Amino acid sequence: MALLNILNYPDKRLHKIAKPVDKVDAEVRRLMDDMLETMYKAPGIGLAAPQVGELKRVIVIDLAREDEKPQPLRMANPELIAVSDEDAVYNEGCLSLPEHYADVTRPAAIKVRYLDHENEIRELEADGLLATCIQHEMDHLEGILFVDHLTALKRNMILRKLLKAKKSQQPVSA
Ligand code: K1U
Ligand code: ZN
Repeated sequence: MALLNILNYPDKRLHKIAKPVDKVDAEVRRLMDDMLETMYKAPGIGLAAPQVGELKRVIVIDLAREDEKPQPLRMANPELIAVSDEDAVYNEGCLSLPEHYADVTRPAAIKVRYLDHENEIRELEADGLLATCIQHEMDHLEGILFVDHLTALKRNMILRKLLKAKKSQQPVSA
């Protein structure tokens, strides 16, 4: 397994639409495992392939706490096949927008169809943080970041702060 580099805003690849995988073969399985290792190290609870520069419709998630047995979910080509009318609000973060959090409103419960790591079609019903996290990761496959759900004022505040922090990390040229 290998650690991958997580792209940060304003990398243009974060705004691209990812392509479906034909099947979950050894190469896609390897990507899923590398993404899980990268996510655990970050640490995070989810990761989408575009965040590591791979424009493929692949996401991984694990909501288990550090003191619990890992419960990794590997999904390729995830599709929402049902969403609740009821919404839920969660204070979301993103490994590509580090250290910024904001309340995002999304459907409270979902049903998702996907290919698992053995190329089997599966369906999963989710609510709570799992539903939020699946929707957050699926947004990445469409080039959408959680800040795109906020008002322009809140979004620009976060994005300006991220650009300022990035600038201050760059060496001053002579
Ligand atoms: O997609 C990502 O950037 C990962 C993101 C997932 C996510 C978090 C919160 C709501 C929806 C989706 C993260 O994992 S941010 C880090 C984080 O939430 C966390 C890190 C360590 C322990 C617990 C949570
Ligand atoms: Zn994210």
